[in-house]
Amino acid sequence: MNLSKNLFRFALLVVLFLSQLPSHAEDGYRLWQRYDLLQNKDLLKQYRKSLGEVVVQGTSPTLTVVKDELEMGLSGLLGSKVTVSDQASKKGGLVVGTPTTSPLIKDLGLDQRLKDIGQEGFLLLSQKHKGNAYTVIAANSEKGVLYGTFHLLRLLQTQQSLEALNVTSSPKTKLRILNHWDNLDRTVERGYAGFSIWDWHKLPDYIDQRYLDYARANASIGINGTVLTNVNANSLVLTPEYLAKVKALADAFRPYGIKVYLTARFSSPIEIGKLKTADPLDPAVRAWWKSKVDEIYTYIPDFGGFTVKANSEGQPGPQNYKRSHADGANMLAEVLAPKGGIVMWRAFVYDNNVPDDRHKQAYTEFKPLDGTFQGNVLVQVKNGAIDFQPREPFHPLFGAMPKTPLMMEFQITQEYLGQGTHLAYLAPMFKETLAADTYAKGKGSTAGKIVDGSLDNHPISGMAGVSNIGNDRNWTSHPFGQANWYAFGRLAWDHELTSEGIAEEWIKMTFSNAPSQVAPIKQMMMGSREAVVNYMTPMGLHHLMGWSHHYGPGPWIKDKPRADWTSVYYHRADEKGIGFDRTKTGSNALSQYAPEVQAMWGNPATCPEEVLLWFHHVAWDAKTKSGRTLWDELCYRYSGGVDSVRAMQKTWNSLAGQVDKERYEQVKQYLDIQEKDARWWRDACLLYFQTFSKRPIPQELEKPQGTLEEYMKIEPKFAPGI
Ligand code: GCV
Repeated sequence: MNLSKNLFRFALLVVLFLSQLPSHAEDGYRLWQRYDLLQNKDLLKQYRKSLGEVVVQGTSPTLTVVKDELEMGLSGLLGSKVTVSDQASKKGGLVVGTPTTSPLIKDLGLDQRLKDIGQEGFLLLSQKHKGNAYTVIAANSEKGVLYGTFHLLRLLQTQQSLEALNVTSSPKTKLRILNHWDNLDRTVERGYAGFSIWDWHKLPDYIDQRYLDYARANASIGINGTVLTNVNANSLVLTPEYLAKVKALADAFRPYGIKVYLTARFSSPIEIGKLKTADPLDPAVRAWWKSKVDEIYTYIPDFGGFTVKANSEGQPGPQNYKRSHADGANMLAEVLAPKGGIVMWRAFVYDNNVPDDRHKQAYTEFKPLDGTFQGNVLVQVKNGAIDFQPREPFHPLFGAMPKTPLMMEFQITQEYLGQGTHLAYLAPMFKETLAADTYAKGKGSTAGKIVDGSLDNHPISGMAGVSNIGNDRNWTSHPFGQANWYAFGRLAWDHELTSEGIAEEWIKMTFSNAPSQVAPIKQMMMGSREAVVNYMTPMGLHHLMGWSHHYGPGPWIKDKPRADWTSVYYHRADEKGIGFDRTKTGSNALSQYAPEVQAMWGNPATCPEEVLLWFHHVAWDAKTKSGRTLWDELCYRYSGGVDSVRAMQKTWNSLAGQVDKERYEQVKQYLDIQEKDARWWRDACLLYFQTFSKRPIPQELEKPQGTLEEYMKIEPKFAPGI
């Protein structure tokens, strides 16, 4: 009798213990939306009290998403089943809605506060009403309610107090958009996390749960648009067969506040319209686009519009017909405008036949067009003038086109920062550009204020991030790649958030709230991008990567079809020194910046060393701020990059037993790859540049293991993302 009683007790204990464990391996699928039972007893008590009964009134698709998320999130975090009620609460608790859906919210006298937060903002408040205490998520729209819901869940996940809440939040930037460079055959250009998540073959009939989890994750960070297809576009996506598939995705995303956009191949009227030309001023071409756009809206009534890469890297465009970028963009904008659609026209253009510095070409092309674009066109500008390098000074177009809304284009996928295997937390890089002062209207004219439209009073504004998402189980290949997706969304919402703050949130939600994990992981993340800069392209060097795959080093790349696709074009190393002279004595790309910026960057003495070789050709023996010669300093920076990776390895190893086994092992092994690659970069670059500097690597630094010839022979086969 006693024995069976004890056995029963033991079995009960086992069941209880197991019920506390996640029911699945920590494979990273849940991203930052892990709703596991909170371990802090005091907070749990407070949360249960503040949330009490949970009420969401209304049955719309978005409010259903809100209810489902609250039930899932709160049940998991609080450890007991939470059921959302649709009956007005009379005894306090969590009330969620708009003044239209919730009589209580209507009654709270929030009119002015709601007026101030716009269509997507939300309020999260502790409020007394008729003697009862409420936690309130209030917004003008259901989308705002959705964002407020995710904010509340974030507060719980990061263990913030829910007492005396008084949060007002609205997005600084209106269009917060992921750009997928996904092809219809499911390959992803510069994608390193498997194949495309869009399973075009099974669409429109099969809606993968992954699409909904993608939408949940995006909504949780405020992303409100997705461009489904590669900017190197395929006109097939505009045919009825594919529009039916696009519609299925748009329908799936709509409840999450996410609009769908497509890339428009400029030559579509020829390819699928059977016209002889795609000239934007040709009436037949214009009529074709009009009827194509009308057709798209019959499938997707809230279609967002087009992203266009034109006359760039072989893509067709208006210049094929001697028309300008504005002619092309406006033709599309005109037919989209009545439907509420927009055009995001990319400024990533450079021409092989133009002998000028590639840095200058987008500005030269676009600046004269300022003021000639239709109101629903945004010009989408990469953060820097070349191409998503580990560090680039801000693009000179920021501040140069006040009459045109300029969108920021960041690259979340780490094409030039170690792709799917290197840990590089990109928030500091995004912030560097957003906080950069263009001096367009005097001090304080940051790129962030240009992009959010506030500097020049633009009614539309946007930020695009080239996605790092694929069908890998953990979405982004590197578990820390998720942090870059997260950081992009958070900064698109508010570019004034800090990199540290975003990292902290992400770590707490993705790993743990335990300070013994948060502090070391944050330290790793915060130094990681600079580590990559140092072992790849320190001091303003850029575009040194291997041919086509862009993964490893290739500073020796030359004699290719285009000079500006080679490395020697950019580093210009010779026996005197290294770096690209972009001052008056060189290409004078500096002249494209405001006088204050020119003054700072134009003088090697005041130019920050981080971008020194971007703007100056500097002698090998020139003294740097450390007191070392330039050559020695380069050796130190390259070696420092490797050391930083080793420090990250050490930190990560110290977390053994604290982080779950699956993710711990994956990150550990990836860090081993990163360390090996960092040495590869350091050794290959230093040995190559040494053929010009003819100086020894300082005695105290580690020596290259291979020879330059060996490094030059390395040719990764079938590297992903090409
Ligand atoms: C989509 C870089 C990449 C290309 C990419 C291009 C762009 O050149 O290597 O893969 O093409 O940028 O942004 O259009």
